[in-house]
Amino acid sequence: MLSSFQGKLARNGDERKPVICIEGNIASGKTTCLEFFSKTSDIEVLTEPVAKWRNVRGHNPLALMYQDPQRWGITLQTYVQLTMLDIHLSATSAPFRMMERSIFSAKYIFVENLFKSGKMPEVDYAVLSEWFDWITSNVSIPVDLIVYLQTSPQVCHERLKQRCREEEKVIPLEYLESIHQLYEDWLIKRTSFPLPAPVLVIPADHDLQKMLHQYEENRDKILAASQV
Ligand code: TTP
Ligand code: MG
Repeated sequence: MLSSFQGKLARNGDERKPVICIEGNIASGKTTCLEFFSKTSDIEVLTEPVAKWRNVRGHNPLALMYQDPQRWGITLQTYVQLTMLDIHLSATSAPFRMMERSIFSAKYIFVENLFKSGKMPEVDYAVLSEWFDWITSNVSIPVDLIVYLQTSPQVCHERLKQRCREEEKVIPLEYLESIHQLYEDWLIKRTSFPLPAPVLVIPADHDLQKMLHQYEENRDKILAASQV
């Protein structure tokens, strides 16, 4: 249910709880990070709806986009935008909320990448941008901390090949390099788009064991920073 908060639509009846978004390239380890923190009782984890992007009423917009981005990019990104908004507005019971990505990276990274690489017609980009601007002007989407899992595109490419998600077999290293560049411009150089929250960078090229250790080391920092 939505109510009005300072002139914007907002989640209903839920006192403001800190929201932490985990950001990073494809296969940077976001889901593993969320799984780690889901074991901490104070944090409620909201996972990314990739399953929905692979099956909406029997259709697979993710696969279609990789097959023909020019034709299907807007279809996937419209649906991604809707599902991310739904997650931002969903109710949680634990004191902290942690989610995989955000409506912001879907737009600033993925839509931007499709458009900049010439794979999205300008009219599609304009329509998606109008939707995004309307949503962010009229709906309250608070984010309190961004945790950026910073990787090298090569490492993500290796992990992607190991993971073997059917739709992603066509992803070349250059695609991950573009996504990486857009993330660096947004979260590190801060030259492209507005930051919705402060950023905590965690180097994420390491093996699983070291990553879990780093998450443990950063736990208090993440919880404290998101409460500011
Ligand atoms: P990711 O959001 O990167 O999720 P992941 O599970 O691959 O990452 P991790 O291993 O770090 O948990 O991407 C899921 C797929 O969706 C991937 O193929 C990229 C694609 N995608 C888009 O095409 N557009 C978008 O706006 C988003 C958010 C993802
Ligand atoms: Mg994931």
